[in-house]
Amino acid sequence: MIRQQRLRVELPLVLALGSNLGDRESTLRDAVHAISRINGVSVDAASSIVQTPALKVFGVDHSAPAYLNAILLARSALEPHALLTQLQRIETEQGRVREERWGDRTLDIDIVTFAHLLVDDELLSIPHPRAAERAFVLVPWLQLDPDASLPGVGRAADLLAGIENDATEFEAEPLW
Ligand code: PH2
Ligand code: MG
Ligand code: MG
Repeated sequence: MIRQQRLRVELPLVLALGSNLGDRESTLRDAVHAISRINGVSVDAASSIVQTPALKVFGVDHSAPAYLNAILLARSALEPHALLTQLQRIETEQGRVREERWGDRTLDIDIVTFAHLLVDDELLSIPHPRAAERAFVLVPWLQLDPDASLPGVGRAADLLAGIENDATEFEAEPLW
């Protein structure tokens, strides 16, 4: 079966960017630029950059390099899997290697929400299954959209109130 890759409309989506290796700020900057150049994707807004300690599978790891994280609001005429392919290409171009789960990485780009679509297969889960527990997603997202919500999960502001907020502002020029 040939998967239809193009939607007839653009749908709004939320992307989460993270980096904890190399020149983190310029990696995020290059990533935003590369995302804006994907054919069928438009970037509308970028949050500020927040810094957070690395979350590992066993918990927060203060001995690992800290992350810079940011959120992008965008629109896509690509269907979710076609978009994922493009995002993974950009991760690879920024030197991402996939070894350990939640290991240190130059660049991670995750789809947090994609309109109200629900996707759950072996390649992709939307909304992002762990966004609700992550201050490094919720804090910058709420900056851009105080009414943000995860479809089927809840309002970002309510979710953030229930977790520890370890995100601090990182001084930088706007990403977008
Ligand atoms: N991403 C992970 C695992 N741990 N920790 C922080 N602080 N920021 C991230 O973006 C992050 C993480 C897996 O994608
Ligand atoms: Mg991730
Ligand atoms: Mg990822």
